[in-house]
Amino acid sequence: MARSPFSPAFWRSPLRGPRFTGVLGVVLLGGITLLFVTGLLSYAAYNPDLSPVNDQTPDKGLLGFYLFSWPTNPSWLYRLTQGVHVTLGVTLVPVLLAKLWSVVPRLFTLPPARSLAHALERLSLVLLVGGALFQFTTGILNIQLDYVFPGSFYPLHFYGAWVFFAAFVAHAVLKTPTALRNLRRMRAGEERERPEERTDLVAPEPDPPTVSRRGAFGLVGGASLLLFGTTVGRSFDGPLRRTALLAPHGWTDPGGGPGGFQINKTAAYAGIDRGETTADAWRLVVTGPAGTVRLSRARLMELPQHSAALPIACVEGWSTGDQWWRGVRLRDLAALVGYEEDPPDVFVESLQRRGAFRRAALRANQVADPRSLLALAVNGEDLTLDHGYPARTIVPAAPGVLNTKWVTRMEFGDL
Ligand SMILES: Nc1nc2c(c(=O)[nH]1)N[C@H]1C(S)=C(S)[C@@H](COP(=O)(O)O)O[C@H]1N2
Ligand SMILES: [Mo]
Repeated sequence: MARSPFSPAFWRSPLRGPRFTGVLGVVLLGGITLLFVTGLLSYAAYNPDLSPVNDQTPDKGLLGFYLFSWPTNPSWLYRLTQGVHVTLGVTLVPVLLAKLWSVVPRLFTLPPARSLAHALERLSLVLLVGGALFQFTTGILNIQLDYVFPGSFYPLHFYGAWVFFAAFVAHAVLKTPTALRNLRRMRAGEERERPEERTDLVAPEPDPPTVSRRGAFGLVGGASLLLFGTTVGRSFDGPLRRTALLAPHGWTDPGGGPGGFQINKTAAYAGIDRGETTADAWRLVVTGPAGTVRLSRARLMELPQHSAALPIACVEGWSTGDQWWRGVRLRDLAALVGYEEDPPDVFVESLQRRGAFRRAALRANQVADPRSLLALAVNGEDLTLDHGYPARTIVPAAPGVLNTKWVTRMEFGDL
C-alpha cells in the first residue's frame, strides 16, 4: 500500500522531535506575547473609543475593557511600540513557519479524536494555527499596503488577536513545562531523545539527516535575521532607511529639502485638488460652543506660532525622526471657540473626499498638550502639498493616522 500522510512512517525528517519543536515554541512564547501587548497598545493609541469616528469595530464591548487615554509622552512612544510590533512580527515569520512544519504530522493523526478532551485540544489547535496564520497574514498584507480582506483592518486584526491569543495561552499553559524540560536536557548535553520522549513527533523510520538540528536552527535564525535586517531600517532616517528593502513606502522617494521625509499618501493619490488649497479658496472652519470661526491661512499665521520637534509614526511600522513643525496650538484654536480652559476632544476633517483617513478624533489630553499643533510649516518652510498644505494636525506620540493632512474643519467638544 502506498504510504499516506496518515501513516506515521510517511514523515521521514530526523529533525522533528520534541526538542526542535520546544525551542521554537519558547521563542514564540516570548515573541508572540510581546506582539500581543504591543498590538493592544497600538489599538488603544488609535482612540477607538472615540467611536464611531476613528473605529467602526462593532461591539468591541468587553474586549475594549483596557482602553485608556494614550499619553503624549514620550513623543516617540508610538514610534517605539509600533516599530517593535511590526519588526518583531516580520522577524518571527520563519520561526512560526518552522514551528508549524515541525508539528505538521499531528494534523494527520488518526483517529481524529481519542476522547472528548483530545477533541477539545484539537479544536483549540485549529484556533491556534488558524489564528496565527490569520494574524500574520493580515498584518503583513497591511504593511505591504495590499489589503484584500473585506472590511477594515482594525476590527479584523483586533478580534483575530483575541481569538488567537486565547488559544495561544491555553496551548502555552499545556506545553510550556514539557518544552522547558526538553530545553534543559538539551543544554545538559543529552543528545539522544529518551524513550519516554518518543512522541508522535519523532519519525519512526527517519531518513538519514541532511542537516543537523543545530544547522536547522541556524537556517531559521538566519532567515529571521535577514528579515529583521531588511525591515528594521523603516524606523530610522538617513542611510539606514535604505536598508528597509521590505518597506513599500521606501520605494517612493520623498525628495530632498524641508519636506524630504516619508510621505504616506501623496496629494495626487488622495485626490486633493490644488485649486481648493489656494489662499482664496481654503478656509479652516472651527466650531465650538461659542460659535463658528472661519480662518484663512494668512489669519492663522497671525495667531501665536509655536514649534515642536515630533516624529510621524505609522501603524505600518515605519517612522521618521523628529521634524520641526510650526503652527498654531490646538488648544489655542479650542480657546477661539469657547474653551479658554480645559480643552475638550476634537473632531478633525480633511479636504479629502474619499479614503479611510480623511477624519480623525483627538482626545482632550492630546489637544491640551502644548506641542500639539495645527502645523502650517515644517523644517522652516511651508508644508508641501504632499505633507498636508495648507494645514495638518501633528500630535506627540500619536499614530500617524491621527495626524490629518489638508485639514479643513475642526469641531471641538466632548466626543
Ligand atoms: N487626509 C489624510 N490625512 C492623512 C492620511 C491620509 O491618507 N489622508 N494618512 C495618514 C497616515 S496613515 C499617516 S502615517 C500620516 C503620514 O503623514 P505624511 O504623509 O506627512 O508622512 O498622515 C496621516 N494623515
Ligand atoms: Mo499611517
